[in-house]
Amino acid sequence: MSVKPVTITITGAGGQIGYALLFRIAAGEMLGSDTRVRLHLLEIPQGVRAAEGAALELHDSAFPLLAHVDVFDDARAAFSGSNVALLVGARPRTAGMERGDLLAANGGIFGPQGAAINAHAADDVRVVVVGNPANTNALIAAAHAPDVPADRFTALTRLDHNRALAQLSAAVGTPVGEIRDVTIWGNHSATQFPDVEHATAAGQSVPALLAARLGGTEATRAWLVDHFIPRVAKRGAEIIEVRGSSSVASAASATIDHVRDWVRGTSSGWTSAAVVSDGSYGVPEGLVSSFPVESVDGQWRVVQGLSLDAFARHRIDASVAELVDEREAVRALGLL
Ligand code: NAX
Repeated sequence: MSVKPVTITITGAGGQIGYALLFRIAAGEMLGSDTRVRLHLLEIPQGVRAAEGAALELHDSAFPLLAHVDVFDDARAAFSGSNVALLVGARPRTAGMERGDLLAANGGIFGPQGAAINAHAADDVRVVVVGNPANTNALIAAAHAPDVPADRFTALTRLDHNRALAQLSAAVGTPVGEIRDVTIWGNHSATQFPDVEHATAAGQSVPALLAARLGGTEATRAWLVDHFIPRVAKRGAEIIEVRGSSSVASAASATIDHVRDWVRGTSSGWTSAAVVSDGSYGVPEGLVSSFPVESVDGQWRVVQGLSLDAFARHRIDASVAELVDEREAVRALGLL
């Protein structure tokens, strides 16, 4: 059992994903059953009561690993001593809001939060941005934290990754736990590229299995373009349509997967995370883009040397172009 609890800051803790996250973290599912946790819940004033209610329920759950829960409406206090920061709270897009308005509203959240992390978080802080537009929000937060190494800022594409695993599992008839080496490239948006080229199912090539099932490589490409890629990329909209509300438990689960693998390491192939690009695969340096990643010694490393055909290149370039546009837009707004 760890002596000193790990401090985890959760922003938007009074919201839906926050509610789905808190109890799993306190139960030890994120950092393990040997690690005590201290939770810092950050909300805006209107959300504080909901976070306080969640804190009461956390107490009532009597989690042995839960050392402490505090609720804050001040980012500096909430990030004080933070080892893991889950930036979930964001400004949603509302009717009539232009993209620039959305980026500006979120810049007003993620800039100050990045600065508070810079000034008050622990030296080993790890940040994952869930609130949308997640990649660019992470870019803004990182830009306001010049003393924190850029590789500590990430954005969540693990939900997209998990969605891709689930779709492939159903398509090739292999249990989801035996699907490996799928990649989400680019932005957590409809332009993302879920890539199965190097994926395996129980050790067999997924493209080969799909070709055998669908009747050849051309039929496979058509299935990928017409069904698989849009289904994964637009799954969030499908969930809203069916459930009447956006993805919550699956988003919380993916956040837990992301942090668990980051801290404890990946063991069976790679996963996907949006990390600050070092220029790998031609993605401009500094953009927060999703890549195939492995976690080694507590750090994400981009898997190198994967071959990309013209189709993959085109898809990655399109999503990266969107990230470049978002970066230009936030630069123009003075947010970087
Ligand atoms: P909710 O609206 O239920 O909760 C958001 C909470 O954030 C609210 O309680 C609000 O008061 C709080 N908040 C707003 N501004 C804040 C600030 N400056 N500091 C602290 N708290 C603040 O939304 P929820 O369903 O929990 O979704 C949260 C975010 O996750 C949204 O931006 C959503 O778009 C995003 N998602 C990202 C996903 C991903 O894969 N990256 C998938 C799921 C989800 O769509």
